[in-house]
Amino acid sequence: MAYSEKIQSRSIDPAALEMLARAEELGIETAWDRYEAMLPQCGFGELGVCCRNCNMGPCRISPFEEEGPKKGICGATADIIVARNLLRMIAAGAAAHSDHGRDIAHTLLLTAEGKGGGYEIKDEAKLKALAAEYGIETEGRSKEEIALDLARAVYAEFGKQEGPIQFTRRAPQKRLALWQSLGIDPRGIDREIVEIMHRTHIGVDNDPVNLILQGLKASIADGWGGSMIATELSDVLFGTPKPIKSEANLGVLKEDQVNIIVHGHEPTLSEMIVAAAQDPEMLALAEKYGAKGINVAGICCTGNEVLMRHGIPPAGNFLQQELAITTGAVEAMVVDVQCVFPALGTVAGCFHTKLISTSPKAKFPGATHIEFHEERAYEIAKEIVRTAVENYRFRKPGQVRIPKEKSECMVGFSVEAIVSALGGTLDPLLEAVKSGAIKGIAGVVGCNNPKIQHDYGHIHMLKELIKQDVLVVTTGCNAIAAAKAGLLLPEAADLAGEGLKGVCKALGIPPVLHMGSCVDISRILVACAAIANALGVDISDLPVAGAAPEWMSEKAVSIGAYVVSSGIFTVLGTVPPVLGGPEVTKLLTDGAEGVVGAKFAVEPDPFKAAQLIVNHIAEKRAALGI
Ligand code: BF8
Ligand code: SF4
Repeated sequence: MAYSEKIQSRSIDPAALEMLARAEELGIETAWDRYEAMLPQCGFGELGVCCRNCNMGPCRISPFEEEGPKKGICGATADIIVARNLLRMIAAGAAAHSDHGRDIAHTLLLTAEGKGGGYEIKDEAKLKALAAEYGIETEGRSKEEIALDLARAVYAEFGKQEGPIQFTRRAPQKRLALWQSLGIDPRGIDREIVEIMHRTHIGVDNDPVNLILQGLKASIADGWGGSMIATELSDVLFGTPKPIKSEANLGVLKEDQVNIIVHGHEPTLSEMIVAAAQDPEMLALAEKYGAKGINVAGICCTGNEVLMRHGIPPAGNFLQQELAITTGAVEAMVVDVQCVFPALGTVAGCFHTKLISTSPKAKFPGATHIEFHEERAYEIAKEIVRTAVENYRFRKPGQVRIPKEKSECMVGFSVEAIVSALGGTLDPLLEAVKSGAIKGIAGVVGCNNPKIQHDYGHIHMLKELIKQDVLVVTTGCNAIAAAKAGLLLPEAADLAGEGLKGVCKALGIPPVLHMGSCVDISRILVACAAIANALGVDISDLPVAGAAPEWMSEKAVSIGAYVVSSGIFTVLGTVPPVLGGPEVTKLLTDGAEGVVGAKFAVEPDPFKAAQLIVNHIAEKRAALGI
């Protein structure tokens, strides 16, 4: 199908293009339209040089040589303002991930107390392994007793006033020593985030370097704290992912079934929706209304959570949330927290679709609020599913357009699953890296952003990396892009270089390994620590790199900060709002190397960005003598 140039320029995904054309036909506004209406975007904002931290302002620093103010009213320079703004982005991102982790800890606590409305402990082995890390007795105790102590211990990590948090001890010794020498081995997660808010208040920390160090510290509390807690405790409650097959893209929606989309981040809700959609009572109700079944699909990271544990198909990534509703085939879009457009209610209003908000923390215009509480989880999930099923009769068949596109995918490569695919140890992977069959490993992650053609940055970077024998691990919206493009299949190894292809074929694994949602980037950290320990080096010595080709969220800023703090070179595909601060920019893209052993690069072209990664990997290999 030929689309207008405007539509073509928005996405490389045929299903997205079909729905973008449909949205235009129906006069439905999407994020792309709003982006175009926003142009040109504020130059001060792009450079990061506007400050609203006090009411003497707002202040903005002129980027031009001669004209305009060079200091805020308090005297803050561009670098001070840029650093403070960046820190506040890190604080928000770390808070989002960590609050998600806290909610999972809360659910584990309720489950251990017998108050979890339908949850159970699915991975007892992981529960015991985590208990051992925390020094909790496991001998002769029930899993609930152990879980109670573990949940309390983990809960305490958030407000811990002094001393380090437990999971940071998983970092290699050299990394830990470096963090300690820099004063960035974080204390309690909440404490580090609060300290950012304090230090960025007017008249507190006005040294860009000192500020950035606190940003790194809080980000480590996210990656090796809040996010890692979310991942580990989700595995305990819902099971550690194992390879499983599914399908991805808008074509997973079904014309003759009730379609429920779960969108957002926390698996506590989506797990229960998946269970309630299989309840015989709900299935009978669906039949009564003439539907052939109940089809649950995902968007964004909660989609990744149920994809890797249950094979629930993702309908799309971040920029497809409005497009999914535009199919006219969605009975309910059920949302919790993070990355949910406030525009969804308007799109849903054009169809019969019910937008259902569930978190007391997140209400949306045009949404029906059915508040989710873990104590009555299954009951509430059934109520939500019932609402969707009862809405099926209001679907207007003439309005339904479901694109055909969907691709098969193989997902669920937790560290445990990777080790098991390797035959029980990391050795075969290390051997493949040493022999050069695999040149290195790249974590390619993150969002969509209308500043970049939808999925263009993701897919081209992935293809380019595997072609050059770089094994890729992926999470978040990149993972969904990869799934849609067929890159998460063992057969995709045919697109890889000879070395990587051979390894993938021998092991029956895809060249791009799906490791989960964005909090699951913590799995990548754990894998890097294990590889570094096996080689007796620091993470910064490894032939590894990170990339976020289409990032947009504050969570991504925190992720970038903790990945670099962990010693991993990271390439960003969209420009962070720091260029107005020359000192800060130089620190992040150059000086950081001498401090934490890694730095950022910014490269919007995915081919050039992949080359930066390949070059970096070659340098690290040379330094290791392999
Ligand atoms: O946490 S990749 S758009 S969905 S922020 Fe959001 Fe970005 Fe997607 Fe998941 Ni991550
Ligand atoms: Fe302006 Fe300083 Fe107030 Fe920021 S903190 S708004 S730079 S006076």
